[in-house]
Order: sequence, then structure tokens, then C-alpha cells
Amino acid sequence: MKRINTTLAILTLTATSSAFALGIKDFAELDVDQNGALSMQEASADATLAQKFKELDTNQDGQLSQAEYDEA
Ligand SMILES: [Ca+2]
Repeated sequence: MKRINTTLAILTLTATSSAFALGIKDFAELDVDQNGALSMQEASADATLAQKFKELDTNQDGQLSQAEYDEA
């Protein structure tokens, strides 16, 4: 039940982000290994996100955190 609530919270957040407006896939959907960050390989499942990856990776660790993704 807790997991379902967390999922709903994530979906709600995603629905209000501009990433949603841009038509970028959900963070949770892109995070295939569910480690809480998107690798370039995971991000490349979405063409728009892949294009913005370097710009969004503000700490340049080669991964997009949820916070970095939310800046899309
Ligand atoms: Ca990941």
C-alpha cells in the first residue's frame, strides 16, 4: 500500500512538471533499473530528454536525478 501511495505521489508530481508538458516520458518509466537516477542510456528512451540530457545534468555526473529531470 505504501508503494502505491508513493507511486501516486510521483505521478502527481510528474503530471504538474514541465517535463509532462513537453511530452517527456515519466521519470519512473524511464528509470528502468529503479536506482532513482537516469543514465544517458535510460534517458535515450525519450528523444526530447536525450537531447536535453547534458543541459539538464547540472552536476555533470552523467546521471539525471529526479530534481534535474524536473528542470526539463
Ligand atoms: Ca536508473
